[in-house]
Amino acid sequence: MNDLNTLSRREVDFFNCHGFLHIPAVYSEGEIEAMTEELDWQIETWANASPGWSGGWRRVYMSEDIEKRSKLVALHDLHRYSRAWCDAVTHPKLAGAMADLIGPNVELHHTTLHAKPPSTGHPFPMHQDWAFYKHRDGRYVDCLIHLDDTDDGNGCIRFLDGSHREGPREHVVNYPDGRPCTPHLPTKDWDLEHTVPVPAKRGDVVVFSIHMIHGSRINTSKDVRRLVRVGYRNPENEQIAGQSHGRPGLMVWGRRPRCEGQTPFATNV
Ligand SMILES: O=C(O)CCC(=O)C(=O)O
Repeated sequence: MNDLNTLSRREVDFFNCHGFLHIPAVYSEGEIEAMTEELDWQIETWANASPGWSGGWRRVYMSEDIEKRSKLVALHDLHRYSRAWCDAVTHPKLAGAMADLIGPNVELHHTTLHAKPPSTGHPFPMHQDWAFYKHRDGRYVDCLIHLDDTDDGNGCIRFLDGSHREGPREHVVNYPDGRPCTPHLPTKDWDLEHTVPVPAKRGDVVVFSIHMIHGSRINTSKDVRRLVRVGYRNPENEQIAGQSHGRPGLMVWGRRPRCEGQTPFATNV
């Protein structure tokens, strides 16, 4: 008997063993076309280009000159700006896959755009997403929706195979002088060279555990590299701190079980 919705047993086993999974062609050409059109509108209208993540890691990953010019274009919660993105994050093929990995119930946690501009677009140091939105257990999956084909040349995602199994790690969150910086793993202990690249096609989704150690290289190509990360959790996996803490999300699969003592949502949340 197959009790799975979207994935095969082999895919679920691969995810549990390696901590990531490449799911090809989640979106049809028509769907990805509509998502791209809306994304480009959001980039023009709402998104912010900034120097990106801070920290001492920048001078390990980038020369002085590139470090000054490197930018990241980001926007949170795309599903609040365009209907096409609301459809994308509630897509039954993706939501069913999440239920197969962390279900039976699945709650949307957040959506984040990462567009790496051509030639100097922002690399990512080794880190776990857990450091950005801490949850009590591992029933949380991040999905990278690909709007462009990726490879190492434009900064595809890279994973430290199986690293999710050891759970959360302590991250660097300050410069040596005590000023805060973006969480990342110490560059002397964690090297992007040891990771596996996972190139993907437009319309594919690459998913990974909240405890997976990962990063990506600079975009050296002449085109922008657009990825949208979508976080999903089992609603019984309580968030402890970080991005969107305390904010209830949409249920994209199943229902929200009631824990003892839990009150219904207030009208001012
Ligand atoms: O966009 C990328 O290349 C990396 C994204 C990433 O590390 C993340 O979303 O946690």
